[in-house]
Amino acid sequence: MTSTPTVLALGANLGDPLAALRGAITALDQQPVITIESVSSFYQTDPVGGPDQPVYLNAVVLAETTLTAHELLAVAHEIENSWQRTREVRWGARTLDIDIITYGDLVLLDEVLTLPHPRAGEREFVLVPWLEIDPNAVLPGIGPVRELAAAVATGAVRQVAAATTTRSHP
Ligand code: A4P
Ligand code: MG
Repeated sequence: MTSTPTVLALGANLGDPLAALRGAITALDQQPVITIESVSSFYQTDPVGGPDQPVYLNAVVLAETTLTAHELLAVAHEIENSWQRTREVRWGARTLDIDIITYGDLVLLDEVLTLPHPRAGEREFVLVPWLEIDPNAVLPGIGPVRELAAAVATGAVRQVAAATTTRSHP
């Protein structure tokens, strides 16, 4: 079956963000249809947009999947829901957010999914962890992550925990 490389961004700033990010990585890794290739360090990041809210913990995961992009989004939502994710305010605080940043080179815009993620190229909390684990990454249709990260560098993201080595299905 065809496998597609994908980049996922994890974020949390309510409850226990460290447990949520670790739990999300474990839950993704337990899916037989998802193979985690690498996990960035965890970063403490200043909130971008939305109401006044706590600092975030963010990380990026590189994976391969045999799921379609829409199936992958459904899995991401299931995992978010298992962390009691609620949606009251746009860009508000959350127990766990899993965004699909890229799915191969797919460019897509429909009522549930936009690929690449429309704001990834401006977000230091996505670009810096991504660059850490893939220095040659390119945001499809936008440009090299290295250049995008340099353009938005403000120091609003701080590495707080070294990368955990996550190995997929033995
Ligand atoms: N959706 C469309 N495309 C995608 C995609 N590529 N990946 C839809 C994931 N979801 C996608 O998402 C709203 C809807 O977007 C979903 O139903 C899905 O069908 P959501 O998870 O309910 O809400 P959200 O994450 O708040 O929406 P959005 O617009 O993706 O938010 P952003 O732009 O990701 O901003 N500051 C820091 N420091 N760290 C953060 O992680 N996150 C946000 C959220 C704001 N500020 C932040 C952080
Ligand atoms: Mg989201």
